[in-house]
Amino acid sequence: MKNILVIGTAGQIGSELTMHLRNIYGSSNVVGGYRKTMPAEEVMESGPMEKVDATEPEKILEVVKKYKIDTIYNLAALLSAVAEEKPQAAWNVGVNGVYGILEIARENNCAVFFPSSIGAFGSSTPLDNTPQDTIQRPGTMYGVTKVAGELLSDYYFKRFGVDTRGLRYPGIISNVTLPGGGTTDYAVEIYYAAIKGEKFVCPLPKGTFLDMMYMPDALDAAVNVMEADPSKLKHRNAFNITAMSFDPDIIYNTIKKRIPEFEMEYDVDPVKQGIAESWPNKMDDSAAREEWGWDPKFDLEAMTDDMLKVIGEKHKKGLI
Ligand code: AKB
Repeated sequence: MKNILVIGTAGQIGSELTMHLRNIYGSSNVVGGYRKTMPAEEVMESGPMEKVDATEPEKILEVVKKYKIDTIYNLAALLSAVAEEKPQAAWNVGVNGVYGILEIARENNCAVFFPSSIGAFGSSTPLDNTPQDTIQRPGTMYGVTKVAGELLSDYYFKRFGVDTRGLRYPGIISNVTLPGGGTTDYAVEIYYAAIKGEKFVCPLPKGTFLDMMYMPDALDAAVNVMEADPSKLKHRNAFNITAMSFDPDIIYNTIKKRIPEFEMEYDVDPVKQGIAESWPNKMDDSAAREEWGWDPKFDLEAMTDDMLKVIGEKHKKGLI
């Protein structure tokens, strides 16, 4: 039986991953770690919760020992756009934090999940069909921390045998906890605007293609890579995974087919535009498919149907 600690339980992925892991492994076996933001009531009340900060290893160690933790999902990070505003804090969480957690894992025999990102690539990377193993020279602090996290994870496996595994997530689209400070956030916000009957102001220009994924596939991927047969893993860390690639115009028209009165205009944010243009248009995720059976279930049409249904119900109940 696994004893899991999720660091970053209040975040977009952490809030849903904590519940998903509790459903699979049992509520009492999954500790939710949060810092300042309080996680939702269902997360707070469905299993053990502890205050942990990714940059404070003493507290993490205390929790690891208290609950006999054997697996850590480290989701703490400042997303790409906010990391450009606070590069020092982004480094502290994304590199010093990752190093501290890997050291705790080494000393306490824990497996570690590390979420990398399309942000680990840069403009000198081939942006179409981006290979699994290729040039990584990101131009953002977020990207620098993600490459460092990938390399540290590889190092701790090779040098110390720590069972590190990870994924390069694309933009994640979800309807429970809003993302904050990311470049791909627009692809979540557009659904909320459509349901609320608001005109959407898009911060990325038409023609900016980025990889994306619906949350249920992102959750399955995290569990499946951690459960994968290690003898089949050639990479272990930083698997490219994607489910769809679109630009703002394509997602807008997919929603407009269902809500004809929905309107969008562009007001491009140059920082987000610069970041997005340095990221892949579409990654090659064949290594993940071959090594541990990655196979996403949601495409843009299926995701749009589900997003509009779930957010529409929340709106009717006055929850958003
Ligand atoms: C961001 O936009 O910063 C993140 C990511 C793609 O890693 N959603």
